[in-house]
Amino acid sequence: MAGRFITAEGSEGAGKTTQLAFMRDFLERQGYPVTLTREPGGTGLGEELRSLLLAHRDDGMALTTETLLMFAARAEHLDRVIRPALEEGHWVLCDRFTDTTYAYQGGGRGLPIAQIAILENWVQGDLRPDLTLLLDLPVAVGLARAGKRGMADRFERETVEFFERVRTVYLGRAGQAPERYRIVDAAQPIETVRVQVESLLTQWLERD
Ligand code: T5A
Repeated sequence: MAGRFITAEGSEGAGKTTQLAFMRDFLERQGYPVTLTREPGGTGLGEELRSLLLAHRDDGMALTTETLLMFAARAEHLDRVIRPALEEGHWVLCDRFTDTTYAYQGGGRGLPIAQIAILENWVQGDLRPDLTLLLDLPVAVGLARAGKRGMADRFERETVEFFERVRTVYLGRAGQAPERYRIVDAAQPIETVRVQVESLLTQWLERD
């Protein structure tokens, strides 16, 4: 069977990393080979770019630079990890992908959507996720979870208004493409979210 490309999206502290680990176990128990990865990152160079992107900088970073570095990491990731894994029949579970660029650089920072779409088409060709789980929760709840981890990265230092715009873009995109997205109420306890995610995955597998 051909591989599938599944992404997890959401604002800070939504529980993507936590739920993707459960999803990997759930799919592997059913015999699917899984590659679990993340953005920005997933390759040696991609992780170096991640460090540059997340580190606080007193001199800031131009929005064009930030966006191009996200897509540079993505190009590397697609070439070295995502496409080869899909070709081998793996189910690729990716913690964030281009929806994050639309939500953060587009919604959060105000980069025109058309510019992101140009990069998306250039870097990805016609590759898009087969399924995207949007872990949705109130901004304050997510920031409180993320805040318990210690030092905030460059994005976590953004304002509540920034993350409200991020959430609005995510929900808008999910509403425009309901065949690709499934929205999960991520404000619930971890175990409740896990059960909901597994139920959505099961329904999605059955329609495959
Ligand atoms: N970025 C990325 C862009 O701006 N553009 C791009 O194109 C891309 C690809 C990456 C940053 O880069 C930006 C967006 C990001 O700011 P990241 O670390 O991948 O950084 O993203 P974060 O959202 O910051 O990751 P988090 O770790 O904060 O969020 P997760 O993965 O959604 O949450 P998780 O699972 O690590 O959980 C966070 C904490 O909450 C607890 C967990 O135990 C953990 O302590 N938790 C819950 N607590 C209560 N109830 C639940 N249901 C819980 N689920 C998890």
